[in-house]
Amino acid sequence: MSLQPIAPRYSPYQGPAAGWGALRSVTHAWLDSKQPFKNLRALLKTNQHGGFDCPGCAWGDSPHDDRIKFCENGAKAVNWEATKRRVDAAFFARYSVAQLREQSDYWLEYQGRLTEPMRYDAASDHYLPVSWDAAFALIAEHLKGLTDPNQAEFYTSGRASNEAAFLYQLFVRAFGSNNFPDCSNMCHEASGIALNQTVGVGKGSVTFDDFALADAIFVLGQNPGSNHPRMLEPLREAVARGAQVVCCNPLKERGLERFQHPQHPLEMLSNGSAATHTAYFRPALGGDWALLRGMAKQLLAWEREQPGEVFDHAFIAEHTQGIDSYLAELDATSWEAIEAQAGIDLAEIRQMAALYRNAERVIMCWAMGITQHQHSVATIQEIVNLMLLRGNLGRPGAGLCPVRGHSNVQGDRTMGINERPPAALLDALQARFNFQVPRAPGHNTVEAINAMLEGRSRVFIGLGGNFAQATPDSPRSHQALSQCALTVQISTKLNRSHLTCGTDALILPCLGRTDIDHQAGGPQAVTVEDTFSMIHASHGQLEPLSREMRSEPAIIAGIAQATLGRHPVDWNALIVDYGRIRELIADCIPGFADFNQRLQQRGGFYLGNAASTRQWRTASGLANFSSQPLPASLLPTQISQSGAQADLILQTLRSHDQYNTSLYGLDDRYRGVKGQRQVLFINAEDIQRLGFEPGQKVDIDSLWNDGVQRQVRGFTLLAYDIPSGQAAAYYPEANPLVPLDSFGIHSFTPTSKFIGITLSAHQANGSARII
Ligand SMILES: Nc1nc2c(c(=O)[nH]1)N[C@H]1C(S)=C(S)[C@@H](COP(=O)(O)OP(=O)(O)OC[C@H]3O[C@@H](n4cnc5c(=O)[nH]c(N)nc54)[C@H](O)[C@@H]3O)O[C@H]1N2
Ligand SMILES: Nc1nc2c(c(=O)[nH]1)N[C@H]1C(S)=C(S)[C@@H](COP(=O)(O)OP(=O)(O)OC[C@H]3O[C@@H](n4cnc5c(=O)[nH]c(N)nc54)[C@H](O)[C@@H]3O)O[C@H]1N2
Ligand SMILES: [Mo]
Repeated sequence: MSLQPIAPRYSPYQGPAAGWGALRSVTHAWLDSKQPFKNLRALLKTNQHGGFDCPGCAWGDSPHDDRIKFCENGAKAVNWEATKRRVDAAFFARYSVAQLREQSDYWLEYQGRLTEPMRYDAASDHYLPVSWDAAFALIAEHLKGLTDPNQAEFYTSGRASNEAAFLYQLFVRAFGSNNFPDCSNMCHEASGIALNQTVGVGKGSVTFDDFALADAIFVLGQNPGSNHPRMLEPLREAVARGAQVVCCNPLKERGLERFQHPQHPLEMLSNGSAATHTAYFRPALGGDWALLRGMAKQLLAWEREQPGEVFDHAFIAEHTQGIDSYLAELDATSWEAIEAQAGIDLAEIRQMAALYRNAERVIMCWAMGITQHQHSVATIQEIVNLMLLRGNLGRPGAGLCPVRGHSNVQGDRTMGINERPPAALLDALQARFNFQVPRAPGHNTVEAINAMLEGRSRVFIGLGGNFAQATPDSPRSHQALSQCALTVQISTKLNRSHLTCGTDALILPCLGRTDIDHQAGGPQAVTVEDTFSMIHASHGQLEPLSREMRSEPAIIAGIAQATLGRHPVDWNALIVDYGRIRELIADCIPGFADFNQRLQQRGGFYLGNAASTRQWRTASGLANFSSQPLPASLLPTQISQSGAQADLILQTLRSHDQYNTSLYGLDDRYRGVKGQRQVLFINAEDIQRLGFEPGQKVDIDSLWNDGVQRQVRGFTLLAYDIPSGQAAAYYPEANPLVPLDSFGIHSFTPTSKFIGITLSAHQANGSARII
């Protein structure tokens, strides 16, 4: 199967976000799926009662609104999954693994759905068909052959349902390990850590309804136009009713500027659009901590001018601790340090502080622009500090909103996919299932890669995702996987993780959200949790492409039964009816009592959030202010020690045509890029300063102090409206540049938004790698 090459183009996009551009794009994706009418029927069931949960992002919808929600990128996600193309035994007979490795990530996924279990055959370098039973037996043999259960890594990507995640963690803990690296380690880990420590719950405190009540919504380090398009509607409504929407992002993202509502016929016909922001600030990469600190320092100055008028003293006295040392820290932080790191001037910081102060009810939203940094935990703690100063927590229209990524990444954590599990969870499992639950912390993603590289881990099992491409330092993570004795990928689509495999390797094809999940007890629903802690059921709608595909819970049960027998449960009996798994969840996980009954409610049920009712499940029993000095420099010492001077600081981000490592196409409509992804967004003045020409191809090296060369080659320079000193490139193409040891303090999240780089003219004779 070949893909038509598209001539690369680059020209600014003038239209609003969504609207006609989105409709055209969806129609294209829809026709490309090869089963347009079936998929239209499926689309109408997305996020509807009795339908399926969108496999796209984790944004939630209003529980009171039954209208069909149109979202371009959700539609693309559905079409991408619900293709008629198949990657079957004949496909794998046609291509060796070495040949497949030469293909791009886009080509690999485009080939269609994986439809039968396959086992790697090293002698022929081909994947060959294998029976499910033989596959399960092979996994059991490898796992039982380990000298220590901690020599295996059990990865999870955030699409796994609650039922699959619960079974998976139960199996892995019964096997004896807490090695649960997951996509969350690379995503909102810092949010979980910072929020647990400060307010006692590692999740957002707001619900969908709060957005209609807020006087100001801050959107920090997030690009909802591409990644959470359904969020544009509440933002636009907020602007329309006179609330402030304050964006903080070095890039002028189209979705944060104007939005054309695809469901407002008049607006579509008149080609009108509405604003999605009222103020826009463009900080330095990693500068958010300093600017939030500056806002707090300004509030303190105003509070001193007008005592009692700015801070919420009653809230602070009753609900918090640590204010005194925090205020001392504000005094100790100089305006010069703040301005130097924030990358915006003091007048703008004061303006942001005024917007915050003048709003009675504030919601702060954030995503990867905040979390994928060295100081991300401290930055999120500073967001909390700011919110505590004015009691913006635990009242209507106010609160914290880490906007989650994968559609069930939050639920997976709730179900216990956690390498550092809370003792209460382990106690509950031990009491319910009567086995000695492992207590030692397991590996996160970075630790898992190191363990595989050092030969301490020998088996890798991936419940979804694309570990090879999503992780940092690609050559090293590829090597880590290929050194394993066994790699197992439970997947819907072919990706590079299947091709950077261990000595033994299995591809286990699974059902996705859109597929009907037939079991002995009838078609099964699964459940998910959205960013607002709403739990709802998801019912697949389309007949699976092949009878050989199995559901994720069935695959996990198969592996568990082969490895552990009926210990501690009869795994296969649970698969007959997932209601049985939900009963176990109800027994073990707080908030899930009467799970099966409560699922019947329209729109699902709310799990609750203690912080939103001003109960603080912290060690102190109060909400904690966090006081720590800003770092002396944002540049990690490893970069300054490298001996080279960084030309630019690079962030890696998503285009409009991708879902993480799944590329739906090679365009990035809102940024004006067509038919190409190996590009570097860079300021025109920086192009000149560094002695290049716009459109020129460069090789990019990243800086670190370990003597390893990290390079990507042949990237085209695009003169872009980006603050000078910064650059941006797409994930995953730029992942080889992220050093494995460059991660957030406490979070271990790779610093994908802060990479020191140097540029050189492209050398055509180097060995270009297709990634
Ligand atoms: N269609 C689609 N939807 C998705 C995804 C997808 O790939 N495609 N991925 C899903 C997942 S897993 C996630 S986690 C989310 C990701 O959603 P986002 O967090 O929106 O994703 P990114 O593309 O990484 O964008 C980060 C944004 O932060 C800005 N930024 C970068 N560094 C900084 C900084 O230092 N400070 C500030 N203030 N801003 C900064 C960038 O300019 C960019 O606009 O989306 C989810 N939804
Ligand atoms: N440089 C850089 N790196 C990053 C990021 C970044 O911004 N910059 N973002 C990080 C973030 S936020 C995240 S969340 C991670 C994402 O990391 P992952 O979650 O590991 O990656 P995905 O690309 O979402 O995984 C795609 C694959 O999942 C499989 N899949 C899709 N749907 C299903 C399903 O329903 N079930 C199963 N079993 N498999 C399925 C398909 O085979 C597909 O090829 O990447 C991180 N890596
Ligand atoms: Mo994510």
